[in-house]
Amino acid sequence: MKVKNRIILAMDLRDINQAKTVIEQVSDYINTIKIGYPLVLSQGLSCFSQIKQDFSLQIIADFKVADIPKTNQKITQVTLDAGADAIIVHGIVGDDSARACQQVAEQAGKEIFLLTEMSHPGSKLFIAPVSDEIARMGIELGIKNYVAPSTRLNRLEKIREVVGKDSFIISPGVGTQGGDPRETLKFADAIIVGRSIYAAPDPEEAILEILTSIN
Ligand code: OMP
Repeated sequence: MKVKNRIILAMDLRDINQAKTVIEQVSDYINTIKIGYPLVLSQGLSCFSQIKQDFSLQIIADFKVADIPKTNQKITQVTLDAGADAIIVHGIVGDDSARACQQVAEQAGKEIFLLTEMSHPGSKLFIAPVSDEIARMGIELGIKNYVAPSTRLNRLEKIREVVGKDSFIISPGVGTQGGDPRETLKFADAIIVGRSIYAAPDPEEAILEILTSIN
């Protein structure tokens, strides 16, 4: 997946019209947005096609899929059929579950992102201690795309080491959660930014500020 300007907008507003207003303000600078439960549970899966109708954007569905293989397969199929270009899948549930999503995506000519470690403090309790192994599992499965945290750069650096330079890492936690855009991009291929853009008084100014800081 090619991400323009190395920025992915996390669109976690719950109202489709408000979401479109923000996207309109930043659409010159991005080609990829990440949409998850807040918008989809409020507006339905049709929000993917509604957004695609108005904007030329790639959509990553952030459903952090974490079920048994058969259910993962169905979730991925429905999500990609609804128009998402990629889906985020939890690695912690194991190789068969991740593989189920990967197979559906491959058949659809689409992609999955494997979530290795998360950006919030609670991630240190259970996921962080095994995230290198999750990343290694991803490589063994032949997965190309990963999610890893910007809030703990040492961990992001380690996960980059494990998945190698040819893998594609996107990194959330930038801005509101404390991650620094420039430092994060030393190890990640793109940053995921939500509230620092969509909740800013002027989203365009906010994205321009980030762009200046990383270029
Ligand atoms: P902001 O903190 O508002 O920039 O949003 C970050 C976005 O990234 C939200 O949509 C989170 O759900 C998501 N995210 C994390 O914050 N941390 C993670 O470890 C993983 C994700 C994700 O998978 O996108």
